[in-house]
Amino acid sequence: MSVLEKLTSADAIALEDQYGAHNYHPLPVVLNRGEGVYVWDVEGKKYYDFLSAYSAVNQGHCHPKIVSAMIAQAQTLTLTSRAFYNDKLGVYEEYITKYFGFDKVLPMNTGAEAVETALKICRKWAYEKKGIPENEAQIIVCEGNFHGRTTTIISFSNDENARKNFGPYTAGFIKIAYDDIEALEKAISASKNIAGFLVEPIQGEAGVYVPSEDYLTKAKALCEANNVLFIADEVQTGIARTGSLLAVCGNCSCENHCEKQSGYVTPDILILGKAISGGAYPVSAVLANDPIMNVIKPGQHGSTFGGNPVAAAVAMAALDVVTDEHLAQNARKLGQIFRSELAKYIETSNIVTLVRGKGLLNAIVINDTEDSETAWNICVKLAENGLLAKPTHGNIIRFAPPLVMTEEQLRDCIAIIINTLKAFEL
Ligand code: IF1
Repeated sequence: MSVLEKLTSADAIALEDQYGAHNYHPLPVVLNRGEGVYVWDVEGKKYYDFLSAYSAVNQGHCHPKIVSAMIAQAQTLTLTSRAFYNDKLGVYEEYITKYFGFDKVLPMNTGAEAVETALKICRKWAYEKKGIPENEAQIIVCEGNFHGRTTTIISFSNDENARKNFGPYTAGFIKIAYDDIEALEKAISASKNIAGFLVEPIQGEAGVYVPSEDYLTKAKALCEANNVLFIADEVQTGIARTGSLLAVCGNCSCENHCEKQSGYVTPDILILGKAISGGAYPVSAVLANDPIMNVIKPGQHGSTFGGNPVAAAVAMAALDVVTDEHLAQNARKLGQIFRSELAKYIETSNIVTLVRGKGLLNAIVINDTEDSETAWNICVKLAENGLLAKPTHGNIIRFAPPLVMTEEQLRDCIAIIINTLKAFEL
């Protein structure tokens, strides 16, 4: 079939099925256009997007400011590699470090690459600054983590599907329970060779688990007291998604994004991805201060595309949008409405047992077993009713719309969600 012919949904699905590796199980919806909080399928049906490409499209689909920045840069210079300087990278580096309050940034492309970068920086720091004997460094991670798909990262996953038969696994990781400060204390005091603690401020893939209020503050304090690097993976939670610029907020230009709330911490290493480009381009970043970042010297890490001029231009535009359109504040306000309206419904419902989340990163738990099809079937029905969401871990449905949503649109969506759920009441 010629790529110029107009495809039906069935055609597009058949092509992916025949020619693409089967590493995903998508909902049967074929999209070909997006604008703001909406996407359209090839038959012209319009949907609210309640996944936002796993929180990459926080600024909404095809945001004109981001698209213009991308087009302008694409017409001027796209890639130089880091063998030469370009006139966009330094400007972007100054912009993003000031935006988040760190001395330096190391630019990469995908979230997993940024996590790998953080792990390498942490290990090198441990040997050269902390004095851990060569090859002895340990990094603490949490059960239920999701940090990406590389061989090292899946080595410390406890999702069998993500991990099984991809061994042998990378050594040097200790897994502890999430949201368990005593487990962290125990792991840190059990060894002199702990280099870092890698954590998601809210566990996304695990089902949107928000830890206890003081968990991150206490974890950071423990790390600080023991010269252990606190590494925050904000690939999914970052960039206004949870109602503040970061889910752990530090010395960033916070007044532009959110009112100060208690319990914020500054990570030693901050990992960002997804929404720093508004979903327009693969852009990720690792931020740290000089005493940590300066352990990396020429030739020790890099990427052909990392820090390319298009990425730099797109990321600056995307971060401008977050500030200009007050996306953190909007996420916080709409998130409260979402959870309180869903909670009211749940009181009367036997199909949903709870709603949880922060800002516009939320999930509901369906009253059925983890291996049941109910959450999937609800998502199929939601799509029919004009709203796209995806189950995570069987009986949990994640709701993460673009942060540019209006209150009126959100209330329309809440009605779609509740009406759909009502059809599944037992
Ligand atoms: C997939 C979930 C989201 C991440 C955190 C690093 C990465 C991710 C905290 C890696 C990526 C993704 C990837 C996506 C599914 C997804 C996801 F369902 F697994 F939990 F976002 F909701 N750290 N998350 O969440 O970033 O290399 O993908 O750019 O299809 O695997 P990446």
